[in-house]
Amino acid sequence: MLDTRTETSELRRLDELHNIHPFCDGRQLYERGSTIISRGEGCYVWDSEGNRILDGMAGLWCVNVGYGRDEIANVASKQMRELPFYNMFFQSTTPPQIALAEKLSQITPEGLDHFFFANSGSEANDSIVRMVTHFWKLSGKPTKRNFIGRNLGYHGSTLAAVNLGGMKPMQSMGHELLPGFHHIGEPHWYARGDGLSKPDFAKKAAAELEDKILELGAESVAAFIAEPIQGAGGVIEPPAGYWREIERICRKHDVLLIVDEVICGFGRLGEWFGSQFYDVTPDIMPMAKGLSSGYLPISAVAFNGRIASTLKDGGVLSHGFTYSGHPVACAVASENIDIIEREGLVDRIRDDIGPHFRNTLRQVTDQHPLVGELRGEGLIAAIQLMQDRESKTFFPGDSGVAVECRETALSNGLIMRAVGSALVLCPPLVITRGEIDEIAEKTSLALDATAKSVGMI
Ligand code: PXG
Repeated sequence: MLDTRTETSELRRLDELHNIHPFCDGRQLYERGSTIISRGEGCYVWDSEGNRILDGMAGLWCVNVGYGRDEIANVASKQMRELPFYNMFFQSTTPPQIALAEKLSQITPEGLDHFFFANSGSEANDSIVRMVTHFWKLSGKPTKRNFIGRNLGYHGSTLAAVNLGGMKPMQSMGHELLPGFHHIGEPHWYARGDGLSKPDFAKKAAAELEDKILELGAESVAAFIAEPIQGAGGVIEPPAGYWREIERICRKHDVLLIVDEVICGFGRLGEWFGSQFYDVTPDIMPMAKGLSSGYLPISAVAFNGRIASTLKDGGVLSHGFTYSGHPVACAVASENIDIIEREGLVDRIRDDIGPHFRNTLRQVTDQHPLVGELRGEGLIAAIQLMQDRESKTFFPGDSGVAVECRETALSNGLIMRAVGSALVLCPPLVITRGEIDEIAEKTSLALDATAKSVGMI
């Protein structure tokens, strides 16, 4: 049995011996040695060597209420003693599961009051593919089987989720891509605007959806899926007007609108959900991550009444997971939502912390020779590094510049995420103004060091 006193080198040796890491180049990892995180409190984590690190990524876009919440640990412990597991299959369920569904119905957008439970964002989206095609079949439109997603969209790592998403490396792992999955461009004005004004680009980017629907034939299109702001794709926020147009196009062609709230949900943008931030009404809303702040794995899919009643009246739903609606995970998620409510975290992001985060980062990045664009809303941001910001020249894909900057930040005690040649931040919602200033200071140091290393200053 290992404990926290076990030497880091021994942990690394065993890690190398036994682990296959997700999204990781194994050789690079073992040259560098894995970062072993052993404790967390508030917005900080400690590595196995005792270094205190400000977690600018909230774990992996998920620890919204911060680390070390006794309230959540106590709820989990109580529920484990009372009933550690019972299932939702056939005709049973548990009180914490029902309580969570009821709680979610209070905070999700109007009309999204029916929930299916799973254990991860990927499972939620995989479930959506199966449940949506089932819905159309039950509705007498079995030809509606095509799904449309976006380039650089991220919807998870299971086979269907990889097909919904638009991440090329994930789609190049040797297996066939599934038939019936299509993609349109991402609404990234800075990278794809091509001289258009933001409103004109918003229309053009949304029109790609209508073109794709018409190309496939509306009678064959089941649904369109998109994140309010594309997270893993590099925090791509759509220009104003985009979402309104997308919603109009989906309604016009009776294409279901799936808004993937796995990252934007639970307060990240200063509203409970990204859909509310963009004033769009989804038909289906997958959520995970911030649903439990990562304390236990759980995801849910919200459906509107039209879909839910068809599914409920449609005979046996032959789909589900052993741990769908796991009682301990549900109890933890309810407590997590209670904390967000009790501490007013959503309003805090909208009125105070979100604006402070953006203004502070703006001061650090505005004039920086390495930075071309600062993106984001609420408590999510990306800093786009550019080879030449004047001529708008991006770094080549394999430049490694963002990874270098991220590593410098880490050695100064800040966790950021590198996506392509951008740096991403997504800290816990409980972050203080002082901690945001610390992020800015450490980001500034890392940007300067990287600019020096590439010979820019
Ligand atoms: N939808 C969205 C919008 C996500 O960001 C998923 C679905 C899948 O969730 P699970 O729980 O199956 O991982 C995600 C997950 C990254 C990174 O590289 C992003 C995610 C997961 C892992 C890494 O930034 N997002």
